[in-house]
Amino acid sequence: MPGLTPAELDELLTFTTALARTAGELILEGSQAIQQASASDIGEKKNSVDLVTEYDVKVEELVKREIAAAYPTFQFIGEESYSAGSRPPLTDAPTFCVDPIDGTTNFVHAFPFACISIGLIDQRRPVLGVIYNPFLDHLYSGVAGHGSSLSRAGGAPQTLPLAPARPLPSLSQALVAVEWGSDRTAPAVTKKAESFTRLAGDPARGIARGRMAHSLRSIGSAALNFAMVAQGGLDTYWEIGCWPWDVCAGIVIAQEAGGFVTGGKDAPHDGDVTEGILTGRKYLVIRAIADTEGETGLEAQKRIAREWYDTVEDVPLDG
Ligand code: LIP
Repeated sequence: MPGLTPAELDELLTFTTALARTAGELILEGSQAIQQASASDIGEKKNSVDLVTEYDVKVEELVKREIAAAYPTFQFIGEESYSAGSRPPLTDAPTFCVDPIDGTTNFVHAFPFACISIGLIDQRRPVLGVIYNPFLDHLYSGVAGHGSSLSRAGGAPQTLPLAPARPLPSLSQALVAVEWGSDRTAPAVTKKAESFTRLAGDPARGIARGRMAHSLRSIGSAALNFAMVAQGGLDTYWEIGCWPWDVCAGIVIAQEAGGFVTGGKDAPHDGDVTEGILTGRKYLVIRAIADTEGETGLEAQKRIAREWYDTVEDVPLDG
């Protein structure tokens, strides 16, 4: 099966962008409703921190319906459909990969960093991504081979990263994003906490293998963490335990902004986001880094990936 052509991807970008904005209106409506709702309107999936609302489901239904009408032969993988038992295997066919509300916890708490994330996979590789945060009216998009951009408050798209790439000598100079995720079992929480301690801690003040990064951030949305690395506001983002729909769109946007995306500690760190990495639930993304004398930007990204995995613990995946 031949892959999508540049003209088809261009048309898909127009469609996906409009769809993300429509979904954004429903997310905003949902936010109003959720702030008036009672605790019993907020559902739990795996545990009490893995939240779902009727709007996660409503937004996914809207998106799924519009996609089926416009692209009836395309496959669809969505967070809520997956939870409801629809788990089609990935094939070579074009496949939308959608998180209707990424950052559901933020959505529930009225912390204005939640978004719709619409990715498109073709030939088992992410090829297009649109991430829209309707609370801030920030729309990120990217198409394989055609760059990525950010449009704020309906303004003209600005190419990503927003400023020329800078060097990154080591993690000690980095602003890094991490997330606790929803697996709160002892092995996961302990290994993440050890990793965060090393990233933040001062090696000269008792933290063995401490990198003393500038600081650690958690936006609470994997998609928006990826977008912020693409933008250049974060140097790295690492998470274990999120899912392809959380990251699919962000992968394209980050890569097209010169970012380096890889999987867990044992993945080949060559920047190729294979099916194994896309579905592996372990992700590390590093922003574009400028070439310096004696080191290309790509070499620097691989060096930072090695430093990262010399620092953090691997974390077991939950079921
Ligand atoms: C969430 C992520 C968040 C991550 C959670 C979860 P949801 O997605 O984006 O960053 O830490 O594990 O996957 O549930 O809000 O769509």
